[in-house]
Amino acid sequence: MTRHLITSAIPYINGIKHLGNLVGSQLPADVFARFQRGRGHEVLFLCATDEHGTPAELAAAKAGKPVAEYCAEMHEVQADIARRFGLSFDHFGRSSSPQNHRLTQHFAGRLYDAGLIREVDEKQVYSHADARFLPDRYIEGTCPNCGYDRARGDQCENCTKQLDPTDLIEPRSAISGSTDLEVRATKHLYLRQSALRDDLDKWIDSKSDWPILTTSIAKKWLHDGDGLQDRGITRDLDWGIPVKKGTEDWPGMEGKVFYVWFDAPIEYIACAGEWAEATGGDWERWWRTDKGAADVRYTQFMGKDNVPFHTLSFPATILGSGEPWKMVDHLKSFNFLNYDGGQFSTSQGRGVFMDQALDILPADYWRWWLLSHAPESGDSEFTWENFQQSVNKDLADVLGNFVSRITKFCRAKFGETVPGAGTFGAAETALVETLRTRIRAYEQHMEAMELRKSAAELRAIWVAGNEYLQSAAPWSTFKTDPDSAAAQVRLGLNLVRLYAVLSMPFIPHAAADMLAAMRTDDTAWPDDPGAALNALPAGHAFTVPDVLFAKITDDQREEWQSRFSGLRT
Ligand code: B3M
Ligand code: ZN
Repeated sequence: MTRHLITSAIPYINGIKHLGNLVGSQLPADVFARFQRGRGHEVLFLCATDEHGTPAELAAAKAGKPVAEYCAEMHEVQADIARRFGLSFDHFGRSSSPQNHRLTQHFAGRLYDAGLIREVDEKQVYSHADARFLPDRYIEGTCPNCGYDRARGDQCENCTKQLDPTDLIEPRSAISGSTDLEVRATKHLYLRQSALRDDLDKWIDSKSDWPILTTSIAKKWLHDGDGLQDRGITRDLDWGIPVKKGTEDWPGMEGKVFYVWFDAPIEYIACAGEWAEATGGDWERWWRTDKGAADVRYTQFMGKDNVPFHTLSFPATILGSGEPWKMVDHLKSFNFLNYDGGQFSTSQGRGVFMDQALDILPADYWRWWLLSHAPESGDSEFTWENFQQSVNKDLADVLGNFVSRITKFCRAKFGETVPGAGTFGAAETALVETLRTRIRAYEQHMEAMELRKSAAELRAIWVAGNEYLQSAAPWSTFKTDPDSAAAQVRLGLNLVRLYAVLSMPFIPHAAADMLAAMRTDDTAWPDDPGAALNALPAGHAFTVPDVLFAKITDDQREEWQSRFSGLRT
């Protein structure tokens, strides 16, 4: 038995995530967690909301709410949607938790003591009207290059020139519009990532089994141009984790908070602390190599844009602390999912968002399409035609039809119990062999987190059952040889249970319905498919389930296509 620590990139708090976000982190992490649990391993699967930074402040301001209240509400909204999507987190935490405050401040103290944090004097714009320093993008003014009057402090959107706030003509606060601004000296902290370059380089080289997408991004940042840059880890914001050295105040850092990307990955650890508080579990057993975590296998899931933070910044924090924290073993990253000829976009409201998806169809329809089309080797695209096609073929025609046919036929001819007569012959032995080969391949793809290949193999396993049923044709056999028909039906009913167990990671709700219909909670993994096909004995009662998957009609497809062609407001 292995212990699997699994984390998904933690979604920003500012609004409901779209399907592109979902397929790039939380959903594949859930598949992997469910698979490892299904095989009998111990799993701790963690996710949380990422609650700090400018986006949270801006979203709260837009919603007209204090930011703490906004975050608490949005956390509940996201937690509820995650539950409805079947995301089986052991804990869904919050990066604003007391645990994360303490741990983030602890890491900063350790890094400072190790000489890995520099204090840098900077000049920054202070707004008297707003009583705060303004981040570059909170300052607007006229571009010195093209005269555009709404250029931002970091860049002019009109002519794309990179700017410093002090370059702007007639600068004003983007928050209040006030021009009562002053350039003040202020101090910020920088993490000396450059000092850790060799350690990071060695660590990444030791990960020979990482996907190219992951290592190439990490190596690019390590070696391109000037190499790894030191990173500012503090910000002048009200909302966030106050800058402290452990539990001590940090002179000169009053009123400042840590940069969101400094505290967000630390939440992976803090979240285990939140889980421990909620359940009485032992979080250090998962995170401290001196307290039992040395044999934990840790896997992270994320979109490719998050890779640099997970291969460089967060490892720099951990390595730099000099403490025995568990580090990631495998990092699975994803390309982007596009939406119907363009990009999904949270800021523009383009695409299908998780709540909208659940309003029109149950989670499993989405899970199946997203996972079987995951953007692994390159970006992939959601189209309504393709969605309709896969759902109708794979879920309704292949899996749903199989379950419905075998259970209804049995009910009609033998009643709602597993028939006992007859014995298995050559066709059944051949099917068991096919399944054995395919199940082993499925396991290998799942271990390797190859989602598309896993989904294709799972589908092939469903198809094998359909083909068997088609050629065994118990409905004809029954006329001449009812005992053989009984054996064929017994096998078919056992296949339903087997399919439920194998399909659980992809379509957990339908799988649960299948198990409920078979009136069993035997979810043992089919290490031996022959034995697994005898799990439901003769005389075992079952029920015919409701339709597992309804087909998507052309009318529905067209209606949704036009409903989701615009932008969400
Ligand atoms: N919240 C970005 C994102 O959701 C960021 C991930 C943090 S992982 C520690 O894509
Ligand atoms: Zn300009």
